Amino acid sequence: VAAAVFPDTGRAWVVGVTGPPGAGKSTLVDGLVACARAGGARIAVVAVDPSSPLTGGALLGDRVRMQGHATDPGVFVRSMATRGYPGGLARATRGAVRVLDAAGWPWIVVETVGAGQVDVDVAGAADTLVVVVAPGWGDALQADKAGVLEVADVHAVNKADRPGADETARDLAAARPGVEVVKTVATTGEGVAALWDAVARHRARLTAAGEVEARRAAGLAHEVRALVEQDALARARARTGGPAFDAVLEEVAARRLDPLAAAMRVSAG
Ligand SMILES: Nc1nc2c(ncn2[C@@H]2O[C@H](COP(=O)(O)OP(=O)(O)OP(=O)(O)O)[C@@H](O)[C@H]2O)c(=O)[nH]1
Ligand SMILES: [Mg+2]
Repeated sequence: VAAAVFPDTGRAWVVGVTGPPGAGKSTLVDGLVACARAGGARIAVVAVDPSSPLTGGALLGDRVRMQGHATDPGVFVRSMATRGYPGGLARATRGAVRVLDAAGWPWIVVETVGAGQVDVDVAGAADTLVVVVAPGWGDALQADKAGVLEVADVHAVNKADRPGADETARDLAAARPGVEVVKTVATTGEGVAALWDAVARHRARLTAAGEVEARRAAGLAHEVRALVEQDALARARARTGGPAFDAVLEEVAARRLDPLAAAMRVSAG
């Protein structure tokens, strides 16, 4: 379906919301949904759930957190679990976003846990990427490790009711000049309207600068390259045979074969 509707996509504005586990992304997204609705806009949410033992139960949590909009026909919320999508999560998420886009949802929010490459890839498909961190260095460092800080379009320092929010906001502002930093308390709604305004300003800036198409083209090119790489690796593994592939890796680990030679042996099948 995602392939069939692809020609009809590109009309929605996709807002990525990423950040470390428990930073308050879902609570914040719920607040952003309320802002969109207050402005009369229909909005869809795709929440990517890692379903790891650490955050198990978050799927149900997301539903509970977004329940306030459950009966609003102008809101669509869908959680997608990582479990059962080994390596295919990015593909499945992008597909869901494209179906929603083609179906005419003007705003689509994608929540991912910014802790791995898949999440970075999904976040990279956003028109506006919001990176959420809580006060303190731990969260910022984790976001940084995942590589999302440097691609953020808007920073949210959530849990600003906790100590250290000002310092974290200052550090982010210093690290990324020109990127808006908004302090929020998602649980009370404080600063959430300001965050929605910052997203709208980023959209307006990108649009006025005529950069939307180029940004989307770069994102699509990245997606195609990543798929080709995945496919090439899968083919090489299948051609070589799983155990033989692993045997080559063992040769490298034992330093009897160098990585380049190993790659060439595997690619040649
Ligand atoms: N004190 C405080 N707590 C908050 C704030 N925002 C969220 N929380 C709480 O933090 C916890 C995690 O919030 P979530 O919205 O589930 O965070 P998340 O980033 O979506 O979590 P995952 O999707 O599991 O990574 C919940 O107990 C929230 O009530 C805030 O601004 N201040
Ligand atoms: Mg969440």
